Order: sequence, then structure tokens, then C-alpha cells
Amino acid sequence: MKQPCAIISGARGQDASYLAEILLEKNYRVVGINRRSSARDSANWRIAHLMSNPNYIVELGDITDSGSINRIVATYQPDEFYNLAAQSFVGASWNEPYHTLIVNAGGVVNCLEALRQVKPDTKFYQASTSELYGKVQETPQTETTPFYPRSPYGFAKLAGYWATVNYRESYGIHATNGILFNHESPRRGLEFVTRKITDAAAKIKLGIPTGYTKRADELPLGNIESKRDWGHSRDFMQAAWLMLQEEVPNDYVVATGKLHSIRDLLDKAFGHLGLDWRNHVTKDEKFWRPAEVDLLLGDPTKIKKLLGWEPSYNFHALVVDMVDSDLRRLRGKA
Ligand code: NAP
Ligand code: F7E
Repeated sequence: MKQPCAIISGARGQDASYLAEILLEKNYRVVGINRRSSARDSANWRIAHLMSNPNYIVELGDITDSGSINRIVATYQPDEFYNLAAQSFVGASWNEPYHTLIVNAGGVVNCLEALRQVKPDTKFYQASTSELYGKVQETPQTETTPFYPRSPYGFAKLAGYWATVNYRESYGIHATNGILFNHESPRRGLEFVTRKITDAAAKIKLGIPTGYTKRADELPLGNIESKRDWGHSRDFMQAAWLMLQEEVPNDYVVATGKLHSIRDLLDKAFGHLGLDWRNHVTKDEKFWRPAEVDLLLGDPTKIKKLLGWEPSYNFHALVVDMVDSDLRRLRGKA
């Protein structure tokens, strides 16, 4: 049997690192696309352990540069293309709205065009998001819930969602949207609220300054009233792979179906270390957003029923995994 080949854009990101592991375990040839970084070695920390695998190749490319994407598709003739590259931080999307639009919408069109022109039978996965629901129109959110994005990140991803549907309907490309709710892991970026909290809790436990203010044990946060449906990145990338194994392309919500507040997260992370977060958390306007998404809760019935997907991590296991991993990492620095 021919060895399958998959391209993953945004290869050094959280999700791409888990997806690459999943595909390599299945004997794929994996081609990761990374844009240039002036800090390449430190930027590649999530995939450093994959670099010596002969089935793992890294190509320099940027999804806003159509020439680079066309070249990579033409060279590798992939069976599957996972577009995970994005300006993925909602908070920063108000600071860089145009850049966010170009990457999160224009970049999707570049990937789809490359497939249409060069290898139209490639199966395409678009990293769509629960941020499409924004100011939610019903709860829980399903594949048919109307969208109402609340940020430049959200409205750019909305265009990427519809580009994916449109290339499926216009050209018959096997193009799928995974509408993924928040998913985290020890590899989550430090700017996202889960990892910001687990990293700070571990630092406070070990007596290492959190680094936000002059007070060593302070954790400044924004709106701690918002609620999310948090799962584990590895589980969610398993879902992404399952979607592309289907004969017919479709769009799927991926979520745990369980709702938690940031207060729950603080209780769990600090409580795991015998700490009380109320002694450390302060409010800082800087982390408030011009428009907030108060609540996101997904209904994963469709993917569970049609693809047999089940998450293996619950909220407790996810948070404990993240706190313990931060503790281990930081112990060397205490
Ligand atoms: P992440 O860790 O921020 O990874 C995104 C990667 O995209 C980064 O490595 C980044 O590169 C790369 N990238 C950005 N602009 C690029 C460009 N123009 N060309 C090539 N690469 C580019 O995010 P993630 O959490 O793994 O998320 C993966 C995807 O899922 C994203 O599209 C995100 O919007 C979407 N998503 C995430 C969640 C979630 O909860 N994690 C939920 C729904 C959807 P640098 O390292 O150079 O910055
Ligand atoms: O914020 C609140 C913040 O930045 C979660 C991305 O992966 O998931 C992610 O987007 C909530 C928000 O994730 C702080 O206001 C309070 O209500 O961890 P976050 P996000 O915005 O939900 C979606 C599905 C994606 O698609 C995105 O790519 O937490 N919050 N205080 C804070 N958030 C941050 N970051 N920092 C704070 O200090």
C-alpha cells in the first residue's frame, strides 16, 4: 500500500504537534509548513522531538504567500491537507485586525486554490472554531446554530469557514470544517487563559515570580466570568483525522459538551497545589476585550454518532495534566 502523505500548515503550533504525532503513528509521511521565524530553534519547541523522524519533513512556507503553498502542494502531492495555521489569539485580533483577516481568511483561500489548481483530489481540513458562534444564538451550539462572531478573529474565521463550504460546493473538493471548541494541553501558548493560570499556579507554588507585576505571586486576569467547553488538543486532533477518513466531506462540532467557568479553572489548578487563588488573582483592564464571548458550550452528538469519536480527557484530567507538566518544567528553574 502506498504511504499516505499529509501536509499540516502551522506545524509548530499546539494542535499541529499532536496531529503530526497521530499521523506518524499511522505511518503517514508528514510535511509541516512553518513560516520563517528569527527564533527558529526556540519557536520549534513543540516539534523538536519529531525532527529526527525520517517521515517528518518541515518546509518553509506561509499561507499568505500563495506561491509557497502551491510549490509545496506540487512537490508532495498530498492525500490530506490540514490547514491549522492562523493568528489564533482572539485578544490580539483587535490589535492586528487586518493581519488576522489576511491570515485567517485569505490564507484559507490560498490553500484551497493550491489544491484546486494542483491536486484537487486532496482531502482538506479547515480549523474552524466555536468563536463563529460568538454572541450565542442558542445553547448548546450545534452545526446548525447561526453564527454571530464577536472579534476580528471570529469574522476572519467566518470567511474561512464559508470559503471551505464554497470550494466543496463549487469544485467538489473534499473540504471539511472542524468547528472546534476550546482545546488545551501542556503545549498551549502561555497567552491563553488556561495555560496562563496553570503556569502561574506552578510558579507561585515553587516561589518563582509569575512575571506579570512587581509582586512576585500576583496573577492579573481579565473577565473571569466567562465560561467555556474545554477539551484536550490530542483528543480534538484525533477528531480532525477521523473527519478526513470519511467518503463524503461534512462539517462537525468537536466539543466535550461540559461547561466550566474560569473560576472553576482557578479552583481546580490552584486547589491541586493546595493554594487559594483568591490570594493571588487581581483584575487588570488590560486583559479585557472590546467585545466578550460570555459562554461557549458545544453539542458533539453528530461527530459521536457518525464517526464514533469520544474524548479521553475530562476537565479534571486536563487541568491536572497541565499543572503537573508546568510543575515538572519549572522545577529545574526553582
Ligand atoms: P497555535 O498554537 O497558535 O498554532 C497556530 C500556528 O499557525 C502557529 O505555529 C503559527 O506560527 C502558525 N501561523 C500563523 N500565521 C501563519 C502563516 N501566515 N503561515 C503559516 N503559519 C502561520 O494555535 P492552535 O491552538 O494549535 O490552533 C490551531 C488552529 O486551530 C488555528 O487555526 C486556530 O485558530 C484553530 N482553533 C484553535 C482552537 C483552540 O482552542 N486551540 C479552537 C478552535 C480553532 P508561529 O509559531 O510562527 O506564530
Ligand atoms: O480566553 C477570558 C477571555 O484567550 C478564554 C483560541 O484557541 O479558543 C481560544 O480563544 C476566556 C475569554 O481563549 C484572561 O476574555 C480572562 O473569555 O484562553 P482564551 P479564547 O478567546 O476562548 C477559541 C475556540 C479559538 O478558536 C481561539 O483560537 O478567558 N480571560 N482573563 C482571559 N483570557 C486570556 N487569554 N488572558 C487573560 O488574562
